Amino acid sequence: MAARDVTGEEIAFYRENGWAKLPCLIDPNRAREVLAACKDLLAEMEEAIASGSSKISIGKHGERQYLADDLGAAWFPFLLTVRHIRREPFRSLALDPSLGRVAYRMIDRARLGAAQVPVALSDANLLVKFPAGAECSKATRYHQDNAADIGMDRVGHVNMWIALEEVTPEQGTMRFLSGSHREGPLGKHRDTMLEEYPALTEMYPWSEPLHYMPGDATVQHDFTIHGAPENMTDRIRWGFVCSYIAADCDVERDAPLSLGLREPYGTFPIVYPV
Ligand SMILES: O=C(O)CCC(=O)C(=O)O
Repeated sequence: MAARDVTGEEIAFYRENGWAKLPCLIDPNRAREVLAACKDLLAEMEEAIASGSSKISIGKHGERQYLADDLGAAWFPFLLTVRHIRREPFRSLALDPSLGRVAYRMIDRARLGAAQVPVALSDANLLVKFPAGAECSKATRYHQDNAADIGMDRVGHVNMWIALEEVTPEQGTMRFLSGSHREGPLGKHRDTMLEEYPALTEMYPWSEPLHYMPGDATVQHDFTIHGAPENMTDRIRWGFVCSYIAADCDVERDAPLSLGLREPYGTFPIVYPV
């Protein structure tokens, strides 16, 4: 089992605020193992790019993109995102039923009077914020996940952001507008809502700056407004995020660069219960 179960208090906090901190969600040694693999992955990409064996293309927001058989990466001003779900140790962690159980208990379709619904993995990403002044170090703009990238027909998505080593607020840890999930979806262009609806920051309080130890995580609802300040330190901020959805969601497509997570069955892999 990669992850501990969540407590009733953590679930209640999540329902109220649309996010929750989950200390020691996974074993710190497991987090360090994933971190070592992440560093190897970045070195491999740099080598492939430098040798010209892999091509860089430009994505729709002007970001550089790198696509190999089992790797998809994009350099945004605020993050380097790397999708690598066909590889170990990432695959086993993202598909671990114990992580799926956390998502299952947070989404909890049975609360709506429906039968309980399994949870599937819809995406998994390494998220790297580089040190101050470097490419991919800027602030993550405030947005809702709202799973618009994959055209979901209903609510029922959570992101689980796992720290792979200690991460301090100065490195740009996420901030959440607590309770904002109650507003529902606030637009498809998901990172302009605080300019469009300025009263939101008067209506809802910001989460305190968060400090993570390796293996600590936060989980957020798909409508919770969140973002992160820039990395002001000389240390890389390493995070691994797994996205889970209720299996009754109708989803139009995989996330960009997700490398066909749905293959070969045309559905996202069920993670919990199995
Ligand atoms: O890591 C970040 O700065 C943002 C991550 C994020 O937006 C997410 O996990 O949904």
